[in-house]
Amino acid sequence: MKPDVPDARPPVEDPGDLQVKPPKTWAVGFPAVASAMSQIVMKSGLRGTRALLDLNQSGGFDCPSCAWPDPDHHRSIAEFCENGAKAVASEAMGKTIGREFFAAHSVEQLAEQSDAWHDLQGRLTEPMLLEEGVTHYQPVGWDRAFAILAEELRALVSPNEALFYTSGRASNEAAFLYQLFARAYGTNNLPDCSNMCHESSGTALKAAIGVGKGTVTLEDFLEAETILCVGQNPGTNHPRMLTTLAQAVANGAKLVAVNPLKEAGLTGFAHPQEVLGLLGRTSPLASTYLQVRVNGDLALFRGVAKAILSVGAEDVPFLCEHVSGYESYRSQVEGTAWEEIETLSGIARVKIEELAALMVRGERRVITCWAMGLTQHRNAVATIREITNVHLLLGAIGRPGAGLCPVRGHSNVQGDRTVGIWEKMPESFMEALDQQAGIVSPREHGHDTVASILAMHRSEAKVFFALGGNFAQATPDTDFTAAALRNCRLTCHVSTKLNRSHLVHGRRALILPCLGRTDRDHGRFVSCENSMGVVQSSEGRLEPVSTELLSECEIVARMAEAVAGDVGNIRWRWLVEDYDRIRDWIEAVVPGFESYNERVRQPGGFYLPNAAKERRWNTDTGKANFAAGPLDAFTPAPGCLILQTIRSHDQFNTTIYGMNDRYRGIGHARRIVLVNPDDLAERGFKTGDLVDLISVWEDGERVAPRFQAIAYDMPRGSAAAYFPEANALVPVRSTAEGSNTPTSKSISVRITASC
Ligand SMILES: Nc1nc2c(c(=O)[nH]1)N[C@H]1C(S)=C(S)[C@@H](COP(=O)(O)OP(=O)(O)OC[C@H]3O[C@@H](n4cnc5c(=O)[nH]c(N)nc54)[C@H](O)[C@@H]3O)O[C@H]1N2
Ligand SMILES: Nc1nc2c(c(=O)[nH]1)N[C@H]1C(S)=C(S)[C@@H](COP(=O)(O)OP(=O)(O)OC[C@H]3O[C@@H](n4cnc5c(=O)[nH]c(N)nc54)[C@H](O)[C@@H]3O)O[C@H]1N2
Ligand SMILES: [Mo]
Repeated sequence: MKPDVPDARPPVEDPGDLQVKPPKTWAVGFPAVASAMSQIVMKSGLRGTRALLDLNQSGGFDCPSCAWPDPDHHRSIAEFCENGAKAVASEAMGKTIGREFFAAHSVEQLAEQSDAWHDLQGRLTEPMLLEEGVTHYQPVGWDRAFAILAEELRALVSPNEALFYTSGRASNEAAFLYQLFARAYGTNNLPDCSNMCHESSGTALKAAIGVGKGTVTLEDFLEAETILCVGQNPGTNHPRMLTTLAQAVANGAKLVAVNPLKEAGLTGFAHPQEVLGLLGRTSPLASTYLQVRVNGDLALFRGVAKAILSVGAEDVPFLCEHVSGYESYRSQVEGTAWEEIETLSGIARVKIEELAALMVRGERRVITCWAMGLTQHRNAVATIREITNVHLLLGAIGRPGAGLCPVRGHSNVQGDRTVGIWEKMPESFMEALDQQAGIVSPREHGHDTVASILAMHRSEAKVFFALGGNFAQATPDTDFTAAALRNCRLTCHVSTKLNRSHLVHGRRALILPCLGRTDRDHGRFVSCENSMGVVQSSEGRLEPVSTELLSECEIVARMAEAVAGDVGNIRWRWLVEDYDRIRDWIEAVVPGFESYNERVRQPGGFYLPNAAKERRWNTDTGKANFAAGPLDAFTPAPGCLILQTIRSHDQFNTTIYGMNDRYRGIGHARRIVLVNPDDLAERGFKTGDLVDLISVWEDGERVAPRFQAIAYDMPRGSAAAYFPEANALVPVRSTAEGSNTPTSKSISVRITASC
């Protein structure tokens, strides 16, 4: 019997024939190529194959799957990875859904289907409206859709009752126009996926080194002596990064993995573009693997700092010239006991000292990379500050082969922020924007993602507009967020594919279908910024599946025209006719985009300036800042485990491509929970048992039923389940200090037998 779960959550499917094999010890190779090709053939056939040839090539389109950079030179003919291919296969589908599909399926029926089923239905083709009280979406036509938006947005008492969410796939051009519209309309309510993603990195790095971005390029990896990969699973989420890591290791670098789970992509790699790799020859990657306790990284890096200081290996000239706050940091470190460090990190002192020894050897060319394993904890900002502290101690920043590398997720999430998608852009940006646009932007900070959910819940925000993404599933506390969205007068999504956010709707709802990365846009191209600050053009070449599709830029401009009209110097239609004009405006407003139109046409694009990379510190002190604070680590409620929510190998965020997690050895199931074997046995369960997960927080308990337990190698006291199935367990008010990012990697859960 299928238990009912509240209807905003992915439905609970019958437990299938769960397969559990030993996790893999190496990634990519032939199985990855085979999996990529089968997805392409199955989902998008010739269209997908054609698109793959353009993927990440100069003059082609930017891979929609992640933000790892392409080599500046020497791109191979197939500069893609398995999961990039899956993303392309999903977008390039020739299958479509239009009015007949929506006439045949009510919203309620669609909600009963799985996320994987939604993705398989095909591309959206025409604007659809769900009127109040009706059961089915109906075709609406673009003019009427924009008129509805104008009617609803103009009816608000204040522009701050509207929310304009962005997912990180939007191009620089679309994102710039979008924030310009929001500000011309009168609000800074620009929540984005970054609020749930690398916000903690931006917050920490801005305060520490004056720029909220990483400081390394691909070239630095080739010169590095030591590379740390902390809290990330590149084999699945950034597979092209493995090529870079393998090159670095071949050049003599030592790779250190810090992760509670032994992720295959970090232990070994078989190159997919080399014959020997295809035949199964693997290169070992991490020479040291530290299975840190979940949320034990702050303690671990404090230990590294202590070990560096105890042997007097700090970079004194660098510290004298470039930093502020060293003395108080030093005394904080010296006052931290090894015992506390070992308990909280779960790593023995001797191992920490070995890690420090690796980092101080040679010329201390150290790079530290990280992703969601660090950013989604309550003390995420403090943890990233601690990593920065260690780099400052070593002077390992702003010189070749050394620096900090937050590895971004969505392919243009970094660019969106650069061009103004933020609820609290600095005054310098606002002034430049006002000057160029001839408007007066509001200065009151807007809502981020969590604040947006709370505002909708309190009925203080009434129109929710999303440029991409799947807000209802990506956000924490699924039932609470659904209630918030249902409080709205209008919810509107600009999307390529059907997703659950279309089904968790306000009084009225609109779906506005747009062109994707792979689609031809009347000969126009857009641009994106990757994880290392390179801005590149992206141009799709596939014939769009419907003549009704508009580009994201056009949708934003036409909405803006209908809602706000031409104001100040803004002529929406004129701006959007030729994207060069939008780029000219970006150049006028955002520093670093000089000769944007010329340089973006160069093969490989151009680097944005990065002051920290040149050891110029745009901070409050004019120096790089140490941060000193006490140690802590998340302690679950009594009897509970720390649950982290992660991605399987067969998904892109909320888009589910398949039911397997090949590298972790898990097949045919998504509703699973990995648990430390002793913790599982202690609770009287074994692999395959059906359990309910109950999260425990100060405001009460949340239940997610019917997960199959799997005993898995991870530190005592920890568990892991997939996002978005486990999002219902994440309390909306449980967020990181300083960045307000939901704590999706540390949730207290109890496990009970499923009845
Ligand atoms: N194919 C594919 N590619 C993607 C995505 C996708 O869904 N699919 N998503 C994209 C996006 S938006 C993002 S942000 C990135 C996400 O990329 P990742 O950050 O790699 O994604 P997660 O699956 O959340 O993996 C988190 C990793 O951190 C580890 N971890 C958890 N808690 C801790 C901790 O306390 N300490 C340490 N040291 N490690 C910890 C987990 O074991 C896991 O290996 O990937 C991007 N690329
Ligand atoms: N529990 C838990 N929750 C998490 C995370 C976690 O690790 N654990 N990770 C968080 C992270 S890192 C992120 S970045 C967020 C992601 O949050 P989002 O960015 O909101 O979610 P996605 O699943 O990436 O969005 C997928 C949808 O985007 C639409 N789409 C795809 N391509 C395009 C396009 O080119 N244009 C437009 N307009 N739409 C498009 C499709 O309709 C698709 O259904 O989720 C966060 N939520
Ligand atoms: Mo992300």
